[in-house]
Amino acid sequence: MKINWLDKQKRISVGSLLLFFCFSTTADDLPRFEGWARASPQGASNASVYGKFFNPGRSPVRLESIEFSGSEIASVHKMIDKDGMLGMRPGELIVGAQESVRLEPGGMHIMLMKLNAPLFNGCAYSLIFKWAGGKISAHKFFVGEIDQSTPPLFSDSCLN
Ligand SMILES: [Cu+2]
Repeated sequence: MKINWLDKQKRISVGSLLLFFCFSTTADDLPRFEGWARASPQGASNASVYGKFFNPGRSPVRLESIEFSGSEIASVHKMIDKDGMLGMRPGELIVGAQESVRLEPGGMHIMLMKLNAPLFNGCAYSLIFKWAGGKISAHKFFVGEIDQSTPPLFSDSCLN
């Protein structure tokens, strides 16, 4: 009698577990990011990460914060033109449903400030994005040459 009751309980919890997975976010819904950066010139304390976000979900996502273990600060920057002077400023990043947002040299970028160590050519680094509403996505970005102007090809020649 007792065993039957346990079995029933088990079935119920498996059922609710399945329901939970069906209605919660699946990995397929998480925003994607293909990122890259330039190798740090000597003495550089900041770096920019470029790339492309894609939101495969059915509603827009807004980036709340970025975690990068290799710098003190990581945030989205937008370029601004103030009286002919080009500058940059923290900005908001929203990726519409099924849409892409590009980060490019001279445009929006992820600013890494106060690097702990230079970014090395050929290395891959991890970034974590926290999205409004609680989604968290983890990504890698790849580092190319100091003067890289397009995404580098993946290489595993990391000296790190
Ligand atoms: Cu910046």
